[in-house]
Amino acid sequence: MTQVKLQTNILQANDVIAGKLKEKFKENNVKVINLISSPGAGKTTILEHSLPKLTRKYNVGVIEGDVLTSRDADRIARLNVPVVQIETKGACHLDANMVQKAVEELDLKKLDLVIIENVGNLVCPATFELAEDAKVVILSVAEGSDKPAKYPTIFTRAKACILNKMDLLAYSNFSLDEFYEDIMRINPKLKIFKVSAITENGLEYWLEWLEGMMVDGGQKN
Ligand SMILES: Nc1nc2c(ncn2[C@@H]2O[C@H](COP(=O)(O)OP(=O)(O)OP(=O)(O)O)[C@@H](O)[C@H]2O)c(=O)[nH]1
Ligand SMILES: [Mg+2]
Repeated sequence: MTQVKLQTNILQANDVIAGKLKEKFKENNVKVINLISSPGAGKTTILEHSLPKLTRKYNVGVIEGDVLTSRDADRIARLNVPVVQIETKGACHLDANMVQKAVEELDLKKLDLVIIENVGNLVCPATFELAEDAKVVILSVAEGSDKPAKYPTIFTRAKACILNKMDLLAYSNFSLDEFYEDIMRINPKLKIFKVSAITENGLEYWLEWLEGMMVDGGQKN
């Protein structure tokens, strides 16, 4: 019982910080995306292939969340995109406080979009608001088509889902029928993009959706 109350308090405290952060993003006309997936589904690879296209039109900053190492931030920095690494030192998700500190390292006045790559985990990141305009869940076909049914919270709260590693579909037992049936039951409004980050097949539909999100955000030069 005490544990449940503590968890509620933690989430309430997080929401207060997220609320302030949201105002800050709004004042600066910055849109925010929170990328969530299990480890290795392809969050950083999707960013590596999306950022060169996005930065032709928008000023983008990235916040990288990892338990340890700055490997993902190093991969993003190679694209000459401003990036801040958060090392959670064991925590299984980012919280609004961590993001608030990371945002201090970014010049929001010059940015149109901030993409946050959350710590690889399908469970905890689903419940911590990071002042994002949208959560985007990434699932790779290698993980199995039962994941939406087993981890429904993130599939309920996300606005879009990237089904990644479609190039491996033929080598997996992933059932598109089961996946779509479960999504229709859990969150019929969820936008689904079938993508192979490596071959860039289908990437344009996800980028189009992202651009749609940016429409009322404008762009800074
Ligand atoms: N075949 C194939 N491999 C992919 C694809 N996308 C990513 N990968 C591979 O999957 C592995 C994990 O990709 P990452 O982008 O590092 O995954 P991540 O979700 O950022 O991982 P964490 O940050 O550790 O949670 C890498 O070896 C990628 O090359 C894809 O579309 N097809
Ligand atoms: Mg990564």
